[in-house]
Amino acid sequence: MVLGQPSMDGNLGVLALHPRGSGKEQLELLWQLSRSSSMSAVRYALRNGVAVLHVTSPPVNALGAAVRAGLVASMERALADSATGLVVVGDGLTFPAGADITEFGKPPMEPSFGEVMRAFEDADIPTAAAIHGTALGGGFELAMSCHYRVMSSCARVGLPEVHLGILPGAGGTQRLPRLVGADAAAEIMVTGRQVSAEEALALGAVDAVVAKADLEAEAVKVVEASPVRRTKAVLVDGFKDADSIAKLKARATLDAPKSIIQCVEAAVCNDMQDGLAFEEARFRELQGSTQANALQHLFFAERACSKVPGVSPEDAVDVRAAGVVGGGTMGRGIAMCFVDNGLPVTILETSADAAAAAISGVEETYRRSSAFKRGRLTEEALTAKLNLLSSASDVDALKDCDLVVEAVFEDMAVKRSIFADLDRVTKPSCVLASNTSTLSIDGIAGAVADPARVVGMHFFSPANVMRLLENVRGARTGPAAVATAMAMGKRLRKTTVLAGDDFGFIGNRMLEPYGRECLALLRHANCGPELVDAALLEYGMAMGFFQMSDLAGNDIGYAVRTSLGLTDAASRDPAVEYSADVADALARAGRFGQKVGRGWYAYETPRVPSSDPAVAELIAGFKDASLAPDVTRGDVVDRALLALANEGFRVLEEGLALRPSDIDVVWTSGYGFPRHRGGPMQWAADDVGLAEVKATLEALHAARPDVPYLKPAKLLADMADAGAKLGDWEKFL
Ligand code: 3H9
Repeated sequence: MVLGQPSMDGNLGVLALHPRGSGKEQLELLWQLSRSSSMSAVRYALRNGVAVLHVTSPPVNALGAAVRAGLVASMERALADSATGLVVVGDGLTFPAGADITEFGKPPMEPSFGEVMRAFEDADIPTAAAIHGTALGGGFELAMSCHYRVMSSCARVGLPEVHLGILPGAGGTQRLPRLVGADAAAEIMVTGRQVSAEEALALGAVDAVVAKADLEAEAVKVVEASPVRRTKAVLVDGFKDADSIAKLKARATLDAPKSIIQCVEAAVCNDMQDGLAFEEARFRELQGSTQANALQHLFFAERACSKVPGVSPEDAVDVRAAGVVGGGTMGRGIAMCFVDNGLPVTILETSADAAAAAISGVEETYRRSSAFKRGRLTEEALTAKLNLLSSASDVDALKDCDLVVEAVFEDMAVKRSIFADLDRVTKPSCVLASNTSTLSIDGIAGAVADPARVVGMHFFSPANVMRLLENVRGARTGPAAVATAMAMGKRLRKTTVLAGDDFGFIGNRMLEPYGRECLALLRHANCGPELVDAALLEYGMAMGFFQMSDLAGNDIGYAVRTSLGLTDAASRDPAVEYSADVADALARAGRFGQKVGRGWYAYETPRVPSSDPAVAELIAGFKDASLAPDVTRGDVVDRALLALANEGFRVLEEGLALRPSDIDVVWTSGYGFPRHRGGPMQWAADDVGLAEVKATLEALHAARPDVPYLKPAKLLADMADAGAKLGDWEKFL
């Protein structure tokens, strides 16, 4: 017989059936409900006296209310059937990958996680989890509540709740220390990392590792041959490695990891019941907190960003061979992305020597990598990668490519001539992409007979390391080119966002007012790059603005400003404030940044910034005595980051981003915006509040009416006035 819950309206059934606790009548009702249901979240079968439960809740068998109800009811059914043991398995790709995150923030639905875990741990028959895929969060907690765990050799387990700003709240903080010891448990939960089958076995988190094909049968054998064994009965020793725990505590700066360590300490000192109560109290504090909201917002944002309304993934070209035009730093990094994911790639350069240099440059980068030095990248694997790489100096070599990414310097004429050549030699189905970060995709596409196959693929430097890929759709880019660029992002394991075709796309467009405001702050008597950067670092940015400029190269921004006619005072609009004059002076002084050992900071030790009196002297010439002499760190955050968020609303108004959460993804994955703040849009809307954002910007703009980027964007102002939520933004366009 099949037992379980109808997955959709079954939620209502579960609420009705589990008002408080469960009784025989409720169980009977549940069985009837499941019998009449065409969809079941947990399938029950009795095989030779052993109850086998299959969790069936695609895509990842998350433990939503229907699954939890199905598990509890199936356990009761197994006991009623006098089963001799019980095995729980995940259908499809994985064992349950955790709680259903879409239920977070909704009224709690019964049965609770505690009830499910108790049912499995307290059962008087042996229970086993048969783990394949990824048993994460509540899924791994369910496995730990079982008496035994059998794992397929390629499966992974983990408690990644920390990445969602919460902690394992279904007993994980109490059961994992009992299985693997306090030290390993704290490390696994604070990092949220996934643990391989081999390591899980060595740590004692699982009892056996078997081939996937034998998983269910082996788990059945275990419950047939073993007695009841409860994790809660194990006593936890204290931490053993004081140094490691001190390091772990030092890196636990956010609320969730701090609470996780406290919970492990509670597991050491308390019996299971008290430990669970402690865990529940900490869980309640975290869930719904600003940090948890921000991180959970990003979880969904990072999955939504790859979806483009009106474009089907099926439109994507099947890319079997790729080309990269240009073997400089970007071209090499992009080629490495391809070979790292098993795709053959040809690098095109202007001469055979330059082409050979690109290939040896790639090889050198691999050999210098920590993966190679530590043996994670073996000589054999490196050879396999290099075998996927070829070079050429004749564009005809790209004729069989399905995708070509151009990565030469930012010059429209040069790019157009390359695209005209590509148009001549490549197949009509080949997608032609430009890695430009500033030039118009439409402008480049004008050089190609069919502009529909031209798209932007803006990789961030170093391309093989940075997670973000900002694809750009020009006015004439076709669905196949968009779908191919988005699919390639997924294949390259990048976080991929689609932007519209305007100067700077999403990320660099927003960088502009953010940077301008950081520069404007330098006019105040007490403010130098150190104060601005310290404030931004304290806020959580991975790097201060001035540190970032030194890394990127101060000559680059100067060249862009020159191309826009801004570095010449005579050609600037006198009615608009220009705060980059100090940056222009810095660049003219040859202080290009880290690459020359001096920029906004001095770099006596490579990559380590130190204050430089020469910079203070240079800035002194740009101070404005009419301004307040002392800005605070709070002022820096308000001014720089509200200018940033305000520009985000303009980006939305102009249709350059598909959704606010895409902007947050761009800034958290490409520009070091702190994940626990969710991105500039989430921070502005959820943390600060749109009304306050608008009021602060209005005050800043009133004081400096010649700064257009401080004027609240219309979309922001309208939403703030209406008291709207960020998710309602489309109604205000
Ligand atoms: C928890 O367990 C709390 C407990 O301690 C209990 C406390 C009381 N819920 O990532 P993908 C969706 S917290 C709902 O692209 P992949 C996802 O949105 C949870 N939905 O696939 C996407 O939907 P769509 C702890 C979920 O193969 C689709 O599944 N667990 C959940 O690259 C495919 O996802 C975690 O944090 C979920 N839990 O990776 C694990 N998970 O197609 C989170 C996924 O509509 N999940 N979805 O966009 C993951 O890490 C990855 O999804 C996984 C698969 C590795 C499982």
